[in-house]
Amino acid sequence: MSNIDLRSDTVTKPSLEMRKAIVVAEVGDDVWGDDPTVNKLQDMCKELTGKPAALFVTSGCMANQLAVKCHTNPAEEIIAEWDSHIVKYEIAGPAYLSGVQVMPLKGVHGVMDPDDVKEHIRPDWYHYPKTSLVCIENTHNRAGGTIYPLEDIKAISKVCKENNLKLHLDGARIFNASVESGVSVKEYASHADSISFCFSKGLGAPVGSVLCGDEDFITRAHKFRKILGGGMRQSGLLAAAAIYALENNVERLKDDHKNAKHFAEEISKLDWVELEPDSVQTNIVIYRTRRNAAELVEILKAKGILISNDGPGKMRAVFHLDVSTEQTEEAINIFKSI
Ligand code: TLP
Repeated sequence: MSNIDLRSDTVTKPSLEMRKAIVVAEVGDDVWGDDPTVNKLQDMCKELTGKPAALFVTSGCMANQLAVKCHTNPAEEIIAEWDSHIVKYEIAGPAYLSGVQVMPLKGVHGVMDPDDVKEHIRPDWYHYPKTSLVCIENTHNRAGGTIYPLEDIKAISKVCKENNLKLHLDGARIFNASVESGVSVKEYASHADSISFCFSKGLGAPVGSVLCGDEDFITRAHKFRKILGGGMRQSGLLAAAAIYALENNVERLKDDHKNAKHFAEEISKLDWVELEPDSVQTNIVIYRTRRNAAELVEILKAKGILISNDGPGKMRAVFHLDVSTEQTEEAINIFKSI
């Protein structure tokens, strides 16, 4: 039976070549700051984003929560898109870890309107929390891997600067956005105060994300990473996989986008699938169905496809380096057969 895992791009397993890079990695104690492979990775990330400092962290959630923590003070407010990862999937982390409240704004395909952001900045008044941070997500996961148009990022960045707010870019999948749009990661990052991205999604590394920003911000994030238990020791083993991913797995993300678009095109012809194939921009396909999504998950599982149920009547299929073009064809045929 086939085994096609479309639940997420986090399910990728390190390739043999990546494992070889792990085996030969030079390591040290990163809590002492002397793991050469972690230092090399952080230097590469500084170069890639144009930010003065970078910190290797355990996960995308940790990177986002460190950003919220280091850009805010308790009893302040942050603005984020209502369906963004920070709002939806980080277990009230901003409230719990940073003591801040979220002002969630509804975007279009995950993209907040810069005027709407401006309108929701709290005036300086005795009864209000101070708005201190705006978070954007590129690509936007729950909107279906949509790319934040550069013009909107620039406009939101301008609003932030004019109102003395920080801007954090959750770039968990920033390389998907970059290879598809042709906008460099450095260009995206230049409009934000901080950017995070993940090695353990489409890039295919087993663990890890990075947070980049200015020196003072990263010094504070480093300290808070320790409080969260994120001080790792010979983490050069993980950094080696991340370096391998940056050097070998970025350009190929276009293949995942091609597979996702082809899959979307074909399944949109089925009468039980509601999907605008043009809406698929990168590697994530989100579609609605009149059928029972939970039941469909089981039917597909029995045929060798793992897929996630993304809420009532809503499903998500994610394409990544462990799903080949042939497997994409196979998945389409299985969809047609049910
Ligand atoms: N997303 C995961 C799940 O948590 C939903 C997935 O399967 O897509 N930012 C964005 C935009 C993300 O999509 C994710 C993970 C994260 C942050 C968090 O990354 P991790 O899982 O490394 O903490």
